[in-house]
Amino acid sequence: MAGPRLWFPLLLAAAFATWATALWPWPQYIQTSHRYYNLSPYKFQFRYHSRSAAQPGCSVLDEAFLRYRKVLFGSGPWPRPNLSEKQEKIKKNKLVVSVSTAGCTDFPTLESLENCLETFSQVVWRSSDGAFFVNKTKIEDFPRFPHRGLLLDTSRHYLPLFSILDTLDVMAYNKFNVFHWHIVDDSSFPYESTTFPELTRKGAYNPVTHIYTTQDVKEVIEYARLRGIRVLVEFDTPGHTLSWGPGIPGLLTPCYSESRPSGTFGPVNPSLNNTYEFMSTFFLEISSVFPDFYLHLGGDEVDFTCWRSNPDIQAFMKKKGFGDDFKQLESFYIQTLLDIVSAYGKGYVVWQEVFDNKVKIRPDTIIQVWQEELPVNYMKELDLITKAGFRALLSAPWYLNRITYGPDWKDFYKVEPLDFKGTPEQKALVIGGEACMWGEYVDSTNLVPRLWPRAGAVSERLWSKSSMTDVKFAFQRLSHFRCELLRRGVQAQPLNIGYCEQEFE
Ligand code: CP6
Repeated sequence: MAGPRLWFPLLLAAAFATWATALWPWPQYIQTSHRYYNLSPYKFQFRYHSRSAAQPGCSVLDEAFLRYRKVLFGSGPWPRPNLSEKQEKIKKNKLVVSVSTAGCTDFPTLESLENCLETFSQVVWRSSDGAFFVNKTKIEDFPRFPHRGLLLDTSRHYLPLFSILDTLDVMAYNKFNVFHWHIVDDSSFPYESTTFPELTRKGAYNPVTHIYTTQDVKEVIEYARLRGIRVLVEFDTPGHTLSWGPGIPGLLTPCYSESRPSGTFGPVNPSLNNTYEFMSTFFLEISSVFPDFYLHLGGDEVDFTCWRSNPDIQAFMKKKGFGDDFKQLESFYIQTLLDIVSAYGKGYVVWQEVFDNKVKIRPDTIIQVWQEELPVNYMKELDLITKAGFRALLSAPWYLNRITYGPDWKDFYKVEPLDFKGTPEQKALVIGGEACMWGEYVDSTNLVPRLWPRAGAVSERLWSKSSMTDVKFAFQRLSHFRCELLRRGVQAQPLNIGYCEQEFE
């Protein structure tokens, strides 16, 4: 199969754009002019170019055309421009789309190309009498980094399906292309497994209302696909697994206190064959439910206290010759898991500890950097990871769940992911990053304003040229973009004092 290239190099060589004030993220190349055209919502059409590799019937584009008609014009009736204006203005009532490779039914991949309809929607503007215009504009666009992710945590708080789908819409507006679904964790297990239904029966907050069924998961994946977004699911082990315990007795390590089980549990028990048998069966299901080549296998924050307290683990350590080095035990577990998952033909992403603890990993492993300072500063960590030849993702400076008084988006915006000492070959291994919304203090009531427009700072950093460092210019555009989000029905929070023209409509 000749690598299914989704979508097209952004080349809007035709006619558009305004003062481009709400353009977010900023394109690689843009040339605007004062000349502008009137668009009639009654007549406007998206069309396929006769020589386009995709033609009508291409689901990704057909559906994008429908969505963007709504985004652009909403629903009528619209004011008819007056006659004098009609005579004056040249009309442009078609956007002709041409793609070089089709990929209409494929899932997006790390190598997929991007869609230009969002950019088009951001350059159309409205006059005070409600008519639609677009300036003559040339835009060539493509992302700086291929992996531009957003992490949602659906374990600390359950997020209803609509929250996830709505987030995917706004991700597409921001040109994010990876939904990192941190689906389970210590607090709850909302993923309904067909092979192990006890996991949700005993581990979800509510096994009827607070779960994601196979159907829900399919819906998320398809909704994301149509928007050019990959779903990177994370099943974090061996730590962060308390919610797995009730559904799979014997999976977790019993912690001991004074030579007796204390009744509490620690990470997954790495000393038992049953553990690996379970993981094999479980990840076989996961590998088929989630179509993306990559799975996120976690591996972060493994607490050794419980392992240390358990006599069976101590005996296992002795047998394996690990001495008192629990990192070796952790490595043993992760390596076995990685072998299981690679045998299913999947690639994997892991948190940085897996690299820090010197686990033997496949050369195509992607390492996600989440710690700001320890064991080293995150820039140094990027240097170490890429020096070892691995690909890296940056998250450490981009915690949307952390809030402070003031314009903290500027701190997100100012980060330069390649600002570490290293060769060009090393820098080429940084494939992007992710904004993270950990869920301890977030549920569907406050998710949207906490995400938007702050996550936009990360999306532009990962999309636009590294020379985009003018925070004032960013502020202007992001403020406009936030107003545009309100117009599109997204409850995005304000960046500072001010107002939107279309507020509260
Ligand atoms: N949950 C899991 C978390 C965090 C991590 N893993 C985390 C904690 C604090 C910060 C950032 C992330 N809540 N499972 C670490 C990757 Cl500041």
